[in-house]
Amino acid sequence: MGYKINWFPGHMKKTLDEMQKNIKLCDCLIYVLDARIPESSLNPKIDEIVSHKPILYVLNKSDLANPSKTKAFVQKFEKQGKKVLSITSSASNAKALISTALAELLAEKIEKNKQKNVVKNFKIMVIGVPNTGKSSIINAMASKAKTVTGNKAGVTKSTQWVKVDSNFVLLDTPGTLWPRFDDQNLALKLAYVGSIKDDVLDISELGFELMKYLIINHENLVISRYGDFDKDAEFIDIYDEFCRRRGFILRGGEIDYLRAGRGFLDDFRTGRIGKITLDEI
Ligand SMILES: Nc1nc2c(ncn2[C@@H]2O[C@H](COP(=O)(O)OP(=O)(O)OP(=O)(O)O)[C@@H](O)[C@H]2O)c(=O)[nH]1
Ligand SMILES: [Mg+2]
Repeated sequence: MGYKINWFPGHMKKTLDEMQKNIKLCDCLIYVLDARIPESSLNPKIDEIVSHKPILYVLNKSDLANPSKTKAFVQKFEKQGKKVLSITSSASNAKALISTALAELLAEKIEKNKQKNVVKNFKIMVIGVPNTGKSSIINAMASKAKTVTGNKAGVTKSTQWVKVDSNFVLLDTPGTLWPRFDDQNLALKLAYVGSIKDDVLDISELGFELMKYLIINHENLVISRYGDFDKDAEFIDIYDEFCRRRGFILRGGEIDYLRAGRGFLDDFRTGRIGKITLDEI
């Protein structure tokens, strides 16, 4: 990429401050990660705030990730002593899976309350980088649309408590990133999955970078979606050929790189190229 990716608007700083304030009220946290980037969607800023509370790590969007890699990441997290599960928030088992895991995570507190005859809602903060499905998970837990969700980064703009059932009150939080990406490769992965607002990205260039990555790492998936290509050709020539095949062409016959970028990114983000995990395991 010819420029540095960065996105840390004021509302994220504000959200991190609010998380710091609200953490004291919470019994535990649900840390929503994108299953395609389970490690790259861990926010170092969040870790500073939440390290002393019990955390349920949820690898969401597992329908878009490579299943065997998701399994391997779950095992890796478990080995690190983390409570973790993988889900697809829209699947019918999402609520049950999360509720069971939360009951296990909070077992001691639940037992103490029982002994003291206390009936109490557990307060849980739902955190993660933008667009991982935090609000969707809250809606799944509530079995109705109590929060606004959307297919782009930065949909939730402020924190909101949502009572999802008689056991849990969840705090929806806006997705947060961190002030500077030292590792631009990591920034690219966040951009590919849609955790960085498209408006701050050069979509033409991003689409090309994504396709270059896929040609190198997932040649077969690329071929089965876009057709075979000359392995000895330069990336830009392969890319141009794919653009032409897909009809990303302007009136004069030139390639429409903006539309191509959007198109290829959309193909990847919706899983049309395949179930691809970007983080290495
Ligand atoms: N394929 C797939 N899409 C999902 C899943 N969960 C959520 N989505 C979609 O991902 C997009 C983002 O979901 P949200 O719930 O708005 O994400 P969020 O983490 O609240 O995002 P911010 O509020 O911007 O931080 C929406 O278009 C959802 O429909 C999932 O498990 N699989
Ligand atoms: Mg949200």
